[in-house]
Amino acid sequence: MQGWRRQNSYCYFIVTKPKSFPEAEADCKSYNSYLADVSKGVDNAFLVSLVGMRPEKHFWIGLTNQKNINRFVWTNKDKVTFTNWNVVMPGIGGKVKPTYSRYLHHVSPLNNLHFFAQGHHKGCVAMTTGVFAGLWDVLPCTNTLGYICKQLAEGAGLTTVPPTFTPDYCAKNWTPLRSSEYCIKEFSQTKERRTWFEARDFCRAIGGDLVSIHSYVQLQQVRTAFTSMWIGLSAPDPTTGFVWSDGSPLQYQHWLTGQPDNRNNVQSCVEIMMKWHQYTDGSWNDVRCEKTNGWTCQIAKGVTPNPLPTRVPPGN
Ligand SMILES: [Ca+2]
Repeated sequence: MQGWRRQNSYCYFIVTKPKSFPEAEADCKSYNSYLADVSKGVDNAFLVSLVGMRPEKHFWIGLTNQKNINRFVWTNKDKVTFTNWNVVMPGIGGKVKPTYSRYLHHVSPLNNLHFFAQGHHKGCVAMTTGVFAGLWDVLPCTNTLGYICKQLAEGAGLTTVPPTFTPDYCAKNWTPLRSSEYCIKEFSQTKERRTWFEARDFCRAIGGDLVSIHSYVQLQQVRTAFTSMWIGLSAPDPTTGFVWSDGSPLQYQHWLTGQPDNRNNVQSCVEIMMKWHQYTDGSWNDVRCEKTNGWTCQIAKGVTPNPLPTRVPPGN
């Protein structure tokens, strides 16, 4: 079809006439398509090749947390397998205090747009263009932007992936993490405390990583007797947003009210605050990575953990 650009089994169509997210969604439907989902990095790069040089600052893609603030879903119901959040996201916007300088260079070119005030908000996701092309921002769904429609290419069948065998086995003292391929174990019983990087390196040394959390059910399984504990979320790159250390997508979040705030511009690692803490029920807060906490590791089911490292490997 004219105007559609094909990549592998899918075709994409760029609409530059600005529409709100629900209007854009309806418009894509009228072309027998849907607002584009992005399932992996190469697809994100392809979209950048389509819109990255355009004068508009943003284009809607089909991701939103309108129904549940803590969970981003694709409008086509596909599973979230990839995310590429901008530094101010998810849920933080342009009206930040001047002290949050790591956000400001992203925010200043966007003065024509209504951005969310600081905090964790419901909204719809748009891809940036220009210098930071390809990063994802959460904007009010009523903003009017261009958008990207997507459909299965003519003659392309959906490839069925054969089911992979996942051994449902956890080593002794490890617990299966529900709806995941992982077993988890808390490592704070000894009252040992580590920085975020030391905790991550500990988990990697035994063959796993710091735990990543993708649902409230999983969050409820990650519990500790202590007030705060490291999870695998951090913002290691000052130009992009929070990422899980195991590389999994950030589509679920459970921030404490007003967080993440990157207070004093030094908070890049995320701790979980426990139930009987005065503030919260398993909510998340960004803090200094050099703080020391307990932590929880994950390891793939069927993998036998390496012997516990007695010292943190050098390098971080
Ligand atoms: Ca904070």
